[in-house]
Amino acid sequence: MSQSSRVLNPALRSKIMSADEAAQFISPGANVGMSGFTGAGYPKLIPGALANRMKAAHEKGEDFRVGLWTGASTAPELDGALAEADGVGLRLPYQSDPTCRKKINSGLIDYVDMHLSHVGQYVWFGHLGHLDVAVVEVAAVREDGQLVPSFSVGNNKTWLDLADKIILEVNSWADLGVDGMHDIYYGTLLPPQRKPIPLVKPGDRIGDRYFRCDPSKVVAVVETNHVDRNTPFAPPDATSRAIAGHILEFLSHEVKKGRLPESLLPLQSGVGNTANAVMAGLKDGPFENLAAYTEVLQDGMLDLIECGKMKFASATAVSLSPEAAIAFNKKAAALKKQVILRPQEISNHPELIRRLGIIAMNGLIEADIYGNVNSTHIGGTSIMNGIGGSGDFARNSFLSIFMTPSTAKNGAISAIVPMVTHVDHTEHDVHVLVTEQGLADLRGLSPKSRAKVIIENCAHPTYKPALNEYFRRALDQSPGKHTPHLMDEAFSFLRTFKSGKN
Ligand code: 0RQ
Repeated sequence: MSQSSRVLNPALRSKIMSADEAAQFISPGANVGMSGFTGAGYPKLIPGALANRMKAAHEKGEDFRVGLWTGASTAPELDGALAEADGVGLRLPYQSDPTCRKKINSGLIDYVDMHLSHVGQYVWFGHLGHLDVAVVEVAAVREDGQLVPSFSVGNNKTWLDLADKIILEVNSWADLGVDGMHDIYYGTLLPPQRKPIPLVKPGDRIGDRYFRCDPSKVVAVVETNHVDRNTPFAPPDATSRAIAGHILEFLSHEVKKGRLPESLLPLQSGVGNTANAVMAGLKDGPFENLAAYTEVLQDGMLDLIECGKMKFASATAVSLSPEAAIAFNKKAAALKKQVILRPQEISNHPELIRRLGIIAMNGLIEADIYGNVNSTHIGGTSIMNGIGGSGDFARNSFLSIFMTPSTAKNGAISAIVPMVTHVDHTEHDVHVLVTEQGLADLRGLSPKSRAKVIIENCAHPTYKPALNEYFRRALDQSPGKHTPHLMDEAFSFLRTFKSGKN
């Protein structure tokens, strides 16, 4: 099949042009909504062409920066290229790119770190300003002008609905077997007209197969044939295997107690190697007929589907290693019977997460002895990635699990601290805390009981004595005995145990 046959609508076919020509439609100061979610479905050519324009403008002494909005993190060709060109004035809602991160932490890029389920609503109500241009990757343009999504949905529906101008990248790398994997909800999501979302099982289809698109807004169509970037996963190591082991044992215990069904409840799994290792652990575990209602579908989850342990997965994007992404693309036609990709306002919707009773498993940077979690900041001031969807799931899940190695930077930093330097998930949203040392079930415990079990079960032996001593003296000397703290010392703990390498 030739590339141009992917653009079947005659009006849109007449708009086919090069990426350099298409990038001319983006002006300095514009807010640009780009597709892309964890390395899948991002535009491959236009960001680079735009970065070149930006660099040329900067050489002439002109300011050329845009507001860059996406679904979540993207890839070096998008976040990396635009950050490197000093072309991003404001970034939202999530990123994980090293160059972008560096510029945010140097004060060169403003960053609005948001719950991913909130973005659509913010844009509809204009809280983020006006959306000027949408740049969206799709797998094909149908004869009727509707668009076949590629491997992430993210905020694309919102961008297409609200942007003044639309630029499409039609990526012929995406196997057309992906047609039918998507479920794009067009029901009313905004108050005061908001209605219940009619989804009661992860596999329910409640929307359209394609994006609707007003052809009069499309100013350019660019054809590409580029593989999604995606990131390799480290094979599970002893630490991540131990974390996975504790979680599996805990879930088995919950099944025995009759608090979870034998097929568990729909799973959400966050980003990163540890989350992937837990999925790998489930492959050898006792649970069958699993389902996922999550944001990203990782290698581990794909393995669960392929080995028959997982019956169904709903997500907004795939987030696969390069090899798994190629395999997923080839098998898209078969996999769509078991995989649905939805807009992120549906994959992360609090109403649905609460209704389905999700088991959420997310990573963290540090947790304190009372169970507050920092997922985003190093040393309280530098951003790592962002909250992403972890808050959407942690607040609303049936069971909210946070997991981490007990130390970072080769043991130089304790992940368990007296008081977190930044709070993303409060003590009320953290039901279970897990490290390779063990698991703390915090449900129903008062702050002081939580502190005991977190230090005992989760802290690394090197840091346990200091944490116990802190807690003992806090119990003794704190003016408030509900959540005892020595306010002056809570942060000096960090200084004492930090190598300063980060
Ligand atoms: O840095 O690679 O330079 O050494 O942080 O840490 O242990 O590899 O863990 O990859 O699972 O990421 C919270 C960042 C964990 C991630 C976070 C350093 C550590 C390393 C990564 P190096 P690990 P992971 C839905 C869910 C928020 C978004 C989310 C995240 C790097 O899970 O971004 O949950 N979560 N979304 O060395 C200094 C500490 C540290 C530390 C770790 N205490 N101090 N550095 N690091 N702890 C999906 C989406 O939303 C898309």
